[in-house]
Amino acid sequence: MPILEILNYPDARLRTVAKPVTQVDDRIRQIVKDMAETMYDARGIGLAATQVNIHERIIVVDVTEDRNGLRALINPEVISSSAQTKVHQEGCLSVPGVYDEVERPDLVRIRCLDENGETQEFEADGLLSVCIQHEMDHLQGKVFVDYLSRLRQSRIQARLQKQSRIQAQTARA
Ligand code: GNR
Ligand code: NI
Repeated sequence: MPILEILNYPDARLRTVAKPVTQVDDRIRQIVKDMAETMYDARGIGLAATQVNIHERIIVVDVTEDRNGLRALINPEVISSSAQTKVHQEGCLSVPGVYDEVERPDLVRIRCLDENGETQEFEADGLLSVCIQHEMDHLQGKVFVDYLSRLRQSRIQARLQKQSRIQAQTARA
């Protein structure tokens, strides 16, 4: 099964707002499989469809050490979140090498469909809460660096644009 290409910030396609999935069928299950494979290959704890240029509301997460806790969230919604917030160091497969602190609600209650089209509702805390909120931002065209200062954002953009120029050059040589 193919490993999908992950878009890199500041690619404009990361700004696309994903559409809801209307039916959880074999096509969606195949996307989930390919996204899971891509996430594990990249050693991420989550992946949003937006990052692989698929603009439908699908995310995969696995925050377990053993990499055996795969979860697919289709059409995820936050139905409540705690007033209590927490600051966590975040990274993103679309922003390689950049880590910074983001403040988000500590707990979130999520409703979504699973890969069988069944409705699931659960409370997330800790790393799972951070990860799901980070992935849901991607589905809205938002990247974690949007929360950082303008100066930090422009430095990150400059660094990643330089990196991709070097990569393109190396590929041609
Ligand atoms: O692999 C990832 N690690 C991570 C660490 C802290 C907060 C969020 C994340 S998500 C990230 C994978 C990713 O980019 N998902 O969109
Ligand atoms: Ni990300």
